[in-house]
Amino acid sequence: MAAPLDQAIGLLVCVFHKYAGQEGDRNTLSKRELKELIQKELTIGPKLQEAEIAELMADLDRNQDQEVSFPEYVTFLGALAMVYNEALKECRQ
Ligand SMILES: [Ca+2]
Ligand SMILES: [Ca+2]
Repeated sequence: MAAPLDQAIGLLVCVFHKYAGQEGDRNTLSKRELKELIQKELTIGPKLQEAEIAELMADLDRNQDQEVSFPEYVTFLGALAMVYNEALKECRQ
């Protein structure tokens, strides 16, 4: 697990579990857990308004059970990757 992409994916998984394990179901993010993850792990987090975080939660929670499951989190990462793709085109060699 030393290659860069392995490390990156491992980190994405670890961040999910670090927050998901704080309260309620240990395998899903509650609204409070998701909010903390966004605020502490993303540069944009502290700049988001309460309403924007609530809207994001509603978007991510596809099955509307008020929890963000791992597959729902992966969808979120995919959307973030799309944004980063626009911003980081200079990664091209
Ligand atoms: Ca939880
Ligand atoms: Ca859900």
